[in-house]
Amino acid sequence: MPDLILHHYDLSPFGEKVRLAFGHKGLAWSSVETPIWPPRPDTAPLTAGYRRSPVLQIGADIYCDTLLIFQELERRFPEPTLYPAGQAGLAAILSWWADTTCFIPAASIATSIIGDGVPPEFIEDRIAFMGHDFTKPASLRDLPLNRQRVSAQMGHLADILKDGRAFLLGPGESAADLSAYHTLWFVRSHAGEEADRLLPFTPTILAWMARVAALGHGERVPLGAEAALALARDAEPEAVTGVAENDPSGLAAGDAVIIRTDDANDPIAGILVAADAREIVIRHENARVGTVHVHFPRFGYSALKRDAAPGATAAAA
Ligand SMILES: N[C@@H](CCC(=O)N[C@@H](CS)C(=O)NCC(=O)O)C(=O)O
Repeated sequence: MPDLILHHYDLSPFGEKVRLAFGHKGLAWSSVETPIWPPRPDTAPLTAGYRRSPVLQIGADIYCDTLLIFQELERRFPEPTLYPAGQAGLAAILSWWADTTCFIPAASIATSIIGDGVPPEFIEDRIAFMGHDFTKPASLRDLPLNRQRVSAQMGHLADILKDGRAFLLGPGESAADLSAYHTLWFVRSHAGEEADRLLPFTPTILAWMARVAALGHGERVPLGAEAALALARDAEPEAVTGVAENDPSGLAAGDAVIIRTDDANDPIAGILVAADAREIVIRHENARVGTVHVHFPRFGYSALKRDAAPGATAAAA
C-alpha cells in the first residue's frame, strides 16, 4: 500500500490539482473517497476542524491545502520538480492567483449549465460554508459577470503561452500549470460544448490543457477510510523542529491555538508544535486516531492564541 493517502472526491477541482501532481511525479498513492459535502465522519478525526478538500495523509501527519501538499510532495520526492529553475515563489504566487480568481466563477459557469442536476444538500452546504449560491438560477443570473471574469484570466494565460512555450514558467510543467488548469478542467469537463461557446478556449490554451492532462494521475490504489484512520492510529507523527523564538506569530510550542484561514471560517484548533517560513503544525488528539500532526501552509493561514482569538471555537472531533 502506498504511503501517500489522499482524502478527496473525484469532482473536486483542487483534488484534480493534486492528482495531477502525483502524475507529474510518477507516484503511487492511496485514494480515500470522501462525501462531496459534510458530514465527513471519517476525515474529520484527522483534520482538527479543517473542512476543505483535499487533504494528504502520510501516516500520522496530515497536510492541508494544495499549496502545502505540493511543497510536501516536493520535499519528499524532489524529482521531477514542481518548481523548475528555482521558481518556487513565482509558482506559489501564480498558483494563488489562479486558484482564487477562477475557482468560484468557473464553477458557477458550470452550474449555470448543469445546475439542475446538483443535489440540494450540496447547494445548502456551500451557501452556509462559502456564502455562494450554486443553484442554476443564481448561476445564470451571474453568468455575464463570471464569463467576463474567467475570460479575462484566460487572456492572461494565452498571453503567457503566446511565445510558444509548453508551460507557464517555461519548457517544464510546474505547480503554476496545475493551479491554472484545474478550474478550467472543471468547467470544460462539466459544461461540455457549452464551455467552448462561453469561454475563449483557444487552440493555444487547449493544447496547453492537453499537455497538463497528459501528466495523468500516477498509480491510484483505492483505500477504505477505516484503514486510513487505522494507519494514522498506528503511526507516530514525524519529528518537528519547534517554533523559532522570533516567529511572527509571537507564539511558542505548546500554546493552545486556533488557526485562522484567510478565506473561510473553519473551527481549526490544536496545540502548536512547530512553525517556520513554510508551515504551521498543530497537535490534534482524537479517540479514533490518537495523536496526529496537522500541517497548514504559512501563506493564507495564521496561528492565534486560543483564548485571545475572538470567536474561537473548539475543533470538531
Ligand atoms: N485553498 C484550498 C482550497 C480547497 C478548496 O476550496 N476545495 C474545495 C473543493 S474543490 C472545498 O473544499 N470545498 C468545500 C468542501 O469540499 O468541503 C486548497 O488549495 O486546498
